[in-house]
Amino acid sequence: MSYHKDFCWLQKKKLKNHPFNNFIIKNATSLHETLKKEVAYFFEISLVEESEASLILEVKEESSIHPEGYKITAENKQVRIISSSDKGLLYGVYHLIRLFQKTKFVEEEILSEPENQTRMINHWDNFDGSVERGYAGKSIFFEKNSFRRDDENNELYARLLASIGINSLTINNVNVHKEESYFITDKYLNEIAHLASIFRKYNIKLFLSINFASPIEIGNMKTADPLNEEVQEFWNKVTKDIYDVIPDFGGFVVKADSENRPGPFTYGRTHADGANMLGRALKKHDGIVFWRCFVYNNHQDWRDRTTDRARAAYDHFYELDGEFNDNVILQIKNGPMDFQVREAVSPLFGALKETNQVLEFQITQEYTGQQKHIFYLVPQWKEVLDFDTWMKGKGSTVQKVLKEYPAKQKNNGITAVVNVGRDENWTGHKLAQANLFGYGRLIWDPSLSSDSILEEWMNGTFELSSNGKEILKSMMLNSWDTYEKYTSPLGIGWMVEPGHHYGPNIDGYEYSMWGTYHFSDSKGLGVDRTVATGTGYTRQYHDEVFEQYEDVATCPEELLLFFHHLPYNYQLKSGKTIIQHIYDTHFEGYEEVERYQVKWKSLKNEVDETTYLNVKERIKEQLQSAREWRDQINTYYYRKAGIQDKKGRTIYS
Ligand code: BDP
Repeated sequence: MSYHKDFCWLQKKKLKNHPFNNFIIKNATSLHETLKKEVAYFFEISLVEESEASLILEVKEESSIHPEGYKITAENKQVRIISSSDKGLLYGVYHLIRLFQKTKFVEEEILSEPENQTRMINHWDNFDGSVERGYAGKSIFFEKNSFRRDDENNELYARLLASIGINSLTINNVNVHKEESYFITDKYLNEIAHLASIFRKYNIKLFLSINFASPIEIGNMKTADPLNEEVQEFWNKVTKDIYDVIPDFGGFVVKADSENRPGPFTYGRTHADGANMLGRALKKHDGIVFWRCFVYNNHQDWRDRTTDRARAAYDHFYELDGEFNDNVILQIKNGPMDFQVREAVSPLFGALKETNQVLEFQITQEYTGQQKHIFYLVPQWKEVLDFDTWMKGKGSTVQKVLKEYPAKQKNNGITAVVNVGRDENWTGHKLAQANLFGYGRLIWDPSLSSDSILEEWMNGTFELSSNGKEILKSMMLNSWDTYEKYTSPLGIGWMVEPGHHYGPNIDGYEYSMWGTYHFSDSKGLGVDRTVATGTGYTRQYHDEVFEQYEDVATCPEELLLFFHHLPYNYQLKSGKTIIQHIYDTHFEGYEEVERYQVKWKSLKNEVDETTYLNVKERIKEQLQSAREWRDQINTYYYRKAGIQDKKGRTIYS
């Protein structure tokens, strides 16, 4: 039944040299068994009664440590993990594992508390076993419209998630199809409860994605209007039934009025009406609603180029600020378009003052190489969290906004679409494990550097020499830059094959209804989003940011064509024209992937054979794909602009 033998970064063999010979747990309650199991398993020591045990795990309720935080101290050969609840002890144990994977001792007191309260994973798994935008095999939870019940594997997954601080989880796709609508009914609640019981052991709350039209789909009603009393009763009953079976159920995630999903617009209601209805039903049980802001018109006519998809989330939700109940949390994608290799940060961060919010990242590499290309995503996420919204003057970073606004929030945080499936190494590409690991570590502590997170991941996963580590780091730390170089230039995004989104198709979305255009013609390229001459999107930011983006001279160059439509001979700060920049970066990106091949080969004797071959094969595919990108983009722009490459390289015409 079990598919996964890969413990990812939780490699027990790396913990041989620890100084403990026994341990004691004091005052833990609900997680006592888990703590006992984890410490005994990883450190291979037993639980004792004596207080002079070498490792002490202790709940001190009166302590001021955050319930999920922990303090680790070392004194007289005793190491102590303290927290105000046993949740914190669990995270402290995983911290200790990371420490000893470095073969270090506890040198100084450590105090660690999570910056984000909600630290969530969203699965886009379908009940038939497929995974929307999944690149690591089929669903770990479902197969042929049934639950796989692979408890051993699910528990292994739960501890992987707990080890990086995740505390919330959805198991089903935000696009809820017919049969999945029944997850909230008697038909499947026992199965859901069973899964919840596994994840509960690791302090992970289970949530479900729901179908807004459930009253119609499964309740035989004629409407799903949120202001209709019978509809409200339907949801009250549904939530009561769920909580009868799963008393600590988390709540719902909702994709409404988006990409053909039903929603309140059908009934002329607002998203606040829709979300608050669910919020009220969940409130009595302490549940919450994550309401997604990925709302835009995907039937827009490409001939009407006055609308701008980038504006949509803000246009829909800004005016509703303050109207949402306190257990409704808006779930906002990091950018205004859709998880592109490069895009601006969503202007909703810093705009909403009185609304709870979580930020949504994508760990699964839909637009970033689909786990065939190496792409270490942590640097990109860091840039988003560090982005200055200027909400309250300089220094109002996205992370600060998430932490501080609105004042009474308790569930703000971060969520992400996960990259795991049934493949033996969980993520398809072994190196993509670093993205799952890095996501958890970063959202717990956004001050960690991309480099140090990578180092931690390598320490837990491989047995590399220091030279080997440097080589692997050099590949992964510049993987964003490399990928960006050979794909769409200077922030335009898209240019992928429609539908599956892998590989180049420059005009694939240019004459479609999805609002994803690049406007290339013989004179220039890029999307004019300025107030002066374009869609006016830039005005959704606070003044300082608006002014920076509005003026082509101050717009950051990596986003130049996201905000401006410019001629091919426009000169960049490097002194190069845009067209020459396109040619150069596309050759450079491809050459960098050629170097990956050489570098990876040099690690042959430092990693296990399965890993070696897995990554080798994927780099081969990456090289092939990078070549297609390079040649198609260069050819396309050579033909459009009719300008020669200054370096005289071969551009197919
Ligand atoms: C897009 C994906 C689509 C998802 C959608 C979403 O292409 O499969 O359903 O996002 O976030 O990126 O709902």
